[in-house]
Amino acid sequence: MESSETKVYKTVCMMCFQVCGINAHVKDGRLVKVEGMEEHPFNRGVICERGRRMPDWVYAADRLKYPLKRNSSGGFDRISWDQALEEIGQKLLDIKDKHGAKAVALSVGSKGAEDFQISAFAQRWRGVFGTPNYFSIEAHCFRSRIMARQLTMGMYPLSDPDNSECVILWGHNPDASEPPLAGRINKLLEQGLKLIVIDPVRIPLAKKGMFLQVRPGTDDILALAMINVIINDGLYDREFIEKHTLGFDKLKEHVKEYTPERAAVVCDIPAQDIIYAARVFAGAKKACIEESICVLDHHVNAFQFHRAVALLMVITGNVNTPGGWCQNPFMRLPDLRVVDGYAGQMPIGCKDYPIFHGFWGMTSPYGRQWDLPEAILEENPYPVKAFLVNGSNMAAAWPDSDAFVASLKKLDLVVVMDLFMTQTARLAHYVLPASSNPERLGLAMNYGLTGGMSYCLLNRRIIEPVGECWPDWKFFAELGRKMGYESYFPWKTDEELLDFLLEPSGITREQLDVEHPSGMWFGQRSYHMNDKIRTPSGKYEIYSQTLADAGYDPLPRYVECHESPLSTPELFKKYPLIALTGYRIKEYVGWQYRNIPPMRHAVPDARVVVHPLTAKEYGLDEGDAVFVETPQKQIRMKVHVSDDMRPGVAGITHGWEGEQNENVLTKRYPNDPVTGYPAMKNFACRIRKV
Ligand SMILES: Nc1nc2c(c(=O)[nH]1)N[C@H]1C(S)=C(S)[C@@H](COP(=O)(O)OP(=O)(O)OC[C@H]3O[C@@H](n4cnc5c(=O)[nH]c(N)nc54)[C@H](O)[C@@H]3O)O[C@H]1N2
Ligand SMILES: Nc1nc2c(c(=O)[nH]1)N[C@H]1C(S)=C(S)[C@@H](COP(=O)(O)OP(=O)(O)OC[C@H]3O[C@@H](n4cnc5c(=O)[nH]c(N)nc54)[C@H](O)[C@@H]3O)O[C@H]1N2
Ligand code: SF4
Ligand SMILES: [Mo]
Repeated sequence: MESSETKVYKTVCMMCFQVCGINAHVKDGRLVKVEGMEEHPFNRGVICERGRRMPDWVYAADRLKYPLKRNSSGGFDRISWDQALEEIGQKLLDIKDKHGAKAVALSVGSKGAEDFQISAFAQRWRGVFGTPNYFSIEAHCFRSRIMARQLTMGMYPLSDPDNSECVILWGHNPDASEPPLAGRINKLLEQGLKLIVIDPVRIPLAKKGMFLQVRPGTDDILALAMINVIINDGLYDREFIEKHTLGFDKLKEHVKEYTPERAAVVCDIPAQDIIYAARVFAGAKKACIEESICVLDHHVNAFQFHRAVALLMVITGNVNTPGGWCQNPFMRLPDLRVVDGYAGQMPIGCKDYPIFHGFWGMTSPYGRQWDLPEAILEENPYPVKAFLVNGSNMAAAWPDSDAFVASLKKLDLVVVMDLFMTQTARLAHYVLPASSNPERLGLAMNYGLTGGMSYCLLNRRIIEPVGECWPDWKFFAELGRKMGYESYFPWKTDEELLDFLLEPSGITREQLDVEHPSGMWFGQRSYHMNDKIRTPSGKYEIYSQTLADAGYDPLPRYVECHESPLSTPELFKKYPLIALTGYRIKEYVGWQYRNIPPMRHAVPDARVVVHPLTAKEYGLDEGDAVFVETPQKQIRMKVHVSDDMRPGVAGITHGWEGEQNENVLTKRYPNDPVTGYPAMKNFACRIRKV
C-alpha cells in the first residue's frame, strides 16, 4: 500500500523521442514510480521498460551534479555555475577576437535535435554570437527522409498506421526503437492488418507477417522492382496520378529495367516474394510504409531509397488519405533563431552538398560535421578552436570516432553539457550538469518522428533538480547574459519561457495545467487533397527537376554499396561478413541507460550477432570474446548467435564506448551523393576470437 503522501502527476517520459504520456508517482519529493497514462492517445497506457526505470535514471549514483573544470592533472574540480559561465564566456570572446566567430562550433545530439527547446536555444545563441557552424545528428540521421519527402511532396507527411489495411515495416524495428508503435501494430494485427517486414533480421514483428529477409543495402532496387510490378499489373492509382503528379511516364520507362527477377538476385530473396509484396501493398485500399528512421541512411543509395519509398506512396495514392502518409499540423511557436550574426555564411561541410544545405528558399540550419577534424587539426578551410556540445556522446556516436577523439583533444575549449560523464565529456575542459525532464517545466509535443500526432501536454517539474542541474536553455541564456547578449535572453525561469513559447499558439500554461492535464490536440491530420501542394510545379514530383538541376538522379537509380560481395568480391574473400552497425536493442538508446543496473544486467556486453551457420563457418560460440575487424581497425565484442539474423551478416550493437565502439570501424567520408551522409553500414568485416 502506498502512503497518502504519494502524489501522482500527469506528465511525459522523454527518455527517447517517443514522448509517452505517464503517471509519475512522487513521494516525499522523490520520483518513485512511473506508469503509462491511459488517456494519452500516443501510447495509450503502455510504456517500455526504460520509462519504468526513470527513477533509476534520474537518481543514478553517477549523475553529474555540479559544473566541473578540468585540472592540470587531467581530473575535474567542482566549480560554481558563475565561474563556469564567466570563464567560458571570456574564452569564447577571446577566440572570436582572434579567429572570428566561425572558429566556435556547436553540436546537439539526438536529445538536442528532438527537444526543440535545446535546439532552439543553441541556434539562438549561435546566431547572436555569429557562427554558422552548428551541427547535429541530422548530418547522418533523419534529415535524409525529410528531404526526400519534401522534394517529392512539398511537405513532410507522417504515417497513419492505425487506419491502414497494410503496413510495411521497412528497416524499422519498433519493438526496439518505437515501443508505442509496436504495441499499436500488435493490436491492429488482431483486427486483420496485413504486415510486410523487409529486414535482414527476423525482428519480433516479422514473425507475424510476410517477411523479406533482404541482403543489407539493397532496398533501393527492391522498391524500384515493386514499382515495376505495380505499374505492370496496373495497380497504381490512375486518377490520383493524373490529377496530382508529374513525371509518371518517365518513371514507367525508368523502372522497366528493374524487374523483380533482377532485384531478386541483388536482394537475394525470391522474385515471387517481391511480386507478392508489391501486389499486397498496392492492392490494399489504405496502406503505409514505416521506413527506417536512420538505419538505412548510411550508404550510397540512402537518399534515393527514401525517394523510392515516397514514390511507392504517391503512385498508390496513399497520400493525405486515411491510413497513408498525412500532413500533421505543427504547433505555432515563436521562431527563436537569430540569423543576423552569420547571414550569408555556410556551415562547414555544405559547400558540395547544395541540396542538403537547402532548396526552394529553405535553408537547413545544420552543417556536415565530417570535415571538422580537418578544420581542427589542419585549419582547413579555416581554424575551429572551440566546441560546445549539448546532449551528445559524439565520441561514440560519430563515424571515425578516433578522428573526432583526436581532434577534440586539440581544441582550446570544449564544453559538454550532459547528465553523465560520457566519453565525450571526459574530453572536455568544462562539464556542465543537465537536468532530466522531470526536473524542469516545458512543453512536450507528440509530433513523433514517425506516426506522430498534433498533441501536446506539459512536461511538468515534479521533483527538485538533482544537485545544481540546469535545463540546457538556461545554460545558453545565462551564458548569453554573461557575454552581453541580455536583450536576446530575457527569460529567467521555465515559466517565463513557457508562456513566451505558447503565445502564438493561443494555448495557455493554465489551460494545459488545469483544464487539460493529460494533454490536448492542437490540430488534426489532413485527410484531404485541397491543400496547395508546395512543390515548384504544384504537383507531387515523381520526376524531380530540382534534383536534376543540382546534378543528381531525378529518378532513383540503384547503385551497389561501396563495399559488398558484388562490388568488392576480392575484399569479401578476406573480410567475408557484411557489417550491420547501429543494431538497436530495447534496453539502450544510443549510449544511454547502460548505468541502470537491470538494463546492464540484461545486456552486459557489446554484442556482435550472427546466424548459427555463420557461427559454425567461423568456429564461433555464444559468448565468445572476439575482435570484429576491418582491414584498418578492430573492436572487441561478445558473440551472440541468433537464427533471426541473416547468414553472412554481422549485427554490431550500437552505442558502446571505447574499444567496443562500432564507430572505430566506420569512416566519415561522404557516401550518399545527395546528403553526403557517411557509409556507416554495409562494409566488409571479419570476426576473430580474442
Ligand atoms: N532502443 C532504442 N531505440 C532507439 C534508438 C536506440 O539506440 N535504441 N535510437 C533512436 C534513434 S537515434 C534512431 S535514428 C532510431 C532508429 O530507428 P530505425 O532506423 O528505424 O532503426 P530500428 O527501428 O532499430 O530498425 C532498423 C532495422 O533495420 C534493419 N536493417 C539494417 N540494415 C538494413 C538494410 O540494409 N535493409 C533493411 N531493409 N533493413 C535493414 C535492422 O536489422 C533493424 O531491424 O531509433 C531510435 N530509437
Ligand atoms: N555506426 C553507427 N553509428 C551511429 C548510428 C548507427 O546507426 N550506426 N546511429 C546514429 C544516430 S541515428 C544517432 S541519432 C546518433 C546518436 O548520437 P548521440 O545523440 O550523440 O547519442 P546518445 O548516446 O543518445 O547521446 C545522447 C546524450 O544526451 C544526454 N542527455 C539526455 N538528456 C539530456 C538533456 O536533456 N540535456 C543534455 N544536455 N543531455 C542530455 C545523454 O545522457 C547522452 O549522453 O548515433 C549515430 N551513430
Ligand atoms: S518509448 Fe519508453 S523510453 Fe521512450 S518515451 Fe515511451 S516510455 Fe519513455
Ligand atoms: Mo538517430
